[in-house]
Amino acid sequence: QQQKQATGASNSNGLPSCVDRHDILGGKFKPVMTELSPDALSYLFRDVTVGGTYTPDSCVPKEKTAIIIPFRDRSSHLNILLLNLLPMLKRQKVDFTVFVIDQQLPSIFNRGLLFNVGFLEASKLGPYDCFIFHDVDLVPINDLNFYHCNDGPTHFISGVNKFNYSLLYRDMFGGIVSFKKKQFLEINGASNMYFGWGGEDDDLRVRVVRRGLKIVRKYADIGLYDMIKHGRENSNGKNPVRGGLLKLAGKRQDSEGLSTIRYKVQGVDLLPLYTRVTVTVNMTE
Ligand code: BGN
Repeated sequence: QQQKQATGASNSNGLPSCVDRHDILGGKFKPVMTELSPDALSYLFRDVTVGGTYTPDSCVPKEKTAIIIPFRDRSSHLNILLLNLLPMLKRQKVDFTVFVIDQQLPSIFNRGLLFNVGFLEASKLGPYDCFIFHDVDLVPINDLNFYHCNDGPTHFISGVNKFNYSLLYRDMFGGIVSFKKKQFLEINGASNMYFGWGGEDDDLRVRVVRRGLKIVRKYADIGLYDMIKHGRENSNGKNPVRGGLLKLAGKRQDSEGLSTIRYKVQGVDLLPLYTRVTVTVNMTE
């Protein structure tokens, strides 16, 4: 028994620790871009418990993960994402709960603020160690893109089909990122000030870099995603002041973010495949 503990080969349940199975996972897979009904999905994933929690039973996971999806009026995207993401997370032996953070109208969509809401509300519901912030329209297509937290905040994307499986710019920190709890607290979370499209992900990167955290990136052939096609919503137009906000990102970091967020939770619903947190935001507060 003592020897087993020393090698980390098993714990007190006699189950081994979960490890990344590079050896048995298939690598690249073809995503299924069709939408199933919520009923069909919950039947397909009946091993996911209410609220969207899954715990592997063949090994002991090393972290408890909250998948946080900022959301507004994209049910069909969500259904397609779940159809592909949930089986991959299960294959990777991730211990996860899915949270959908649904921002109500009339406020303009604010992705960064919804990161903070997701972090705070998930933390009230469970002892999560790892937070993965995930766009609803990006579908992973490689099993070896492990959904973990690392020694530094992690950017999961090395390429998207829309850009020929490359990134628009090298420093990009958008789409999907993970933070350990301690890392997200250390940067004072995301900025709450970006209403509309653009810039909030660059601001987040500034916060990470200013705290001296080193960003972890995925290999070019691993961090691959297919984007679900869509137009731009009226309630998420390009933010005309994003350039100005971004210039002062560093100056604002301590005085604005997770520590100063204001929002109202209208409901927390434990649906079969995710926990839905419905929020309203007052843009003038
Ligand atoms: C960038 C946006 C990002 C977005 C990427 C990819 C800005 C800041 C301008 C000062 N940044 O241009 O938010 O993720 O494009 O679409 O707009």
